[in-house]
Amino acid sequence: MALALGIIGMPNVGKSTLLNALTHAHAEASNYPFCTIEKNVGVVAIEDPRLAELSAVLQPQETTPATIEFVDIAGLVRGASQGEGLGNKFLGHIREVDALVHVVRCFADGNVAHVDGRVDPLADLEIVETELLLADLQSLERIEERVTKQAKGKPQQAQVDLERVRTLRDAVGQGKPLRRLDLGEAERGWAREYRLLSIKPQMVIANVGESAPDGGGGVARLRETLGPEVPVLAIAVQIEAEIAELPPQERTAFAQELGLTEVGLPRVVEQGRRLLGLITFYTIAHEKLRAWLIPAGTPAPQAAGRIHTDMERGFIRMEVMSVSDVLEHRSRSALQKLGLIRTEGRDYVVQEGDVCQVLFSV
Ligand SMILES: Nc1nc2c(ncn2[C@@H]2O[C@H](COP(=O)(O)OP(=O)(O)O)[C@@H](O)[C@H]2O)c(=O)[nH]1
Ligand SMILES: [Mg+2]
Repeated sequence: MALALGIIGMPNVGKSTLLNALTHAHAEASNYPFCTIEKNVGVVAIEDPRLAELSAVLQPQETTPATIEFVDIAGLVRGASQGEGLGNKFLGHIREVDALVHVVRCFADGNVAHVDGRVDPLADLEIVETELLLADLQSLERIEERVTKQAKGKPQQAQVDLERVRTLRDAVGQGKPLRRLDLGEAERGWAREYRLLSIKPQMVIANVGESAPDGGGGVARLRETLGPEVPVLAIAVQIEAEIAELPPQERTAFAQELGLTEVGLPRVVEQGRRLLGLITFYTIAHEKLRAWLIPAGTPAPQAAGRIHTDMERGFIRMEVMSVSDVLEHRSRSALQKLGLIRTEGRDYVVQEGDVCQVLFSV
C-alpha cells in the first residue's frame, strides 16, 4: 500500500523531465504532446542525513533508505473530462494516486511547443483544475442518481448521503476544489472513497527557465492566486534533470555554478512527504537498518507489517528508541542505563524518528 504522488499538468510542461530528474532514470522526454501514453512510475529514495548517522552508530551490514513513488501521468488538455486527448484514461490514472504534483510551464523556449501557443502558468493551472472539477461533477452527479434510487428503500441513511453528495456537488459546481472545503474527517474519507479528484492534496511546481528563476513574475502570481494552502515550488526542471545526472557529491557545486542557491529536487520530495502526511521511522532486523515512510497515526503492528506481513500477523511487542537518543548516547548499553529503550505493545502509535525492533512469532 505504498502511497503515490501523481505528476499532472498540460502536455509539454516538463512532467516527464521532472520524473526523470527525480528518479535519474531516462523516462522519455520528447517535444510532442501525448508522448507519454502509459503511466510511468518512479521510485525515489529519500535523502535522510539521520539515516546515515544512525548507520555510522549501529554499523548494520546493510542500510536502506525509505522510498516514495511518483507517477508520471500523461498531459491533460481542455476537454479532458469529455474524453479529449485520451482525457478519461488519464483522469483515471489520477484517481489512483494519493496526492498531486501539478507542473505548470513558466519557462520561455521557442523550441518547445505549447498546446495553446503561449506561456501562461495561471491559465494552464486553471485549464487542468477545471478538468478535475468537471470530472468530479460528473462523478457526483452519478453518485447522486444512485443514492436517490437507494433512498426509496432506506430513506434515513440515504437522506444523510444525499445531503453529503449535494454539499460536495454544490462546491464543485461553483468551481471550488474539494481540498479547499473545511470538511470533517468522515466527509473527507467519504470523498476519498469515491475517488474524487479535487480532494487530493496538491503542490504546484512552477517550471522556471534557467535565466528567469522567478518565472517572469509567474511564480509570484501563482502564489498569490493559490494562497497559503497550496505550496508553490519554483524549480528549473530541465537543469535539475542535468544536475541529477551527476554523481551526488558534485551536484551542489554544479548548481551553485549555475547560480542556483540549492538543488531543488529534495524540496519536491520533502513537500511530497508532507502532502501525504507521512512520517519516517527506522527498523533494525537481522543486521539490516531501514528507513520507512508511514502515514502519521499508524499503530505498531501495521508499521511492522511494512517489513513483513508475518510481523504484523505475529506481532508481540516492539522495542523503541528515538533516533535523537541513539545519536546522542551512541550505544545500546548507555540507552538501557538511562531507560531510553521502551517496550511498546499493539496499541502503540509509531512516532516520527522511532527506531524499532519488532518481536513477533508466527
Ligand atoms: N527550456 C526548457 N525546456 C524544458 C524544460 N522542462 C522541459 N523542457 C523541454 O520541454 C519538452 C517537453 O518536456 P516533457 O518533460 O516531455 O513534458 P511533458 O509532456 O510535460 O512530460 C522537452 O523537449 C523538454 O526538454 C525547462 O525547464 N526548460
Ligand atoms: Mg510526458
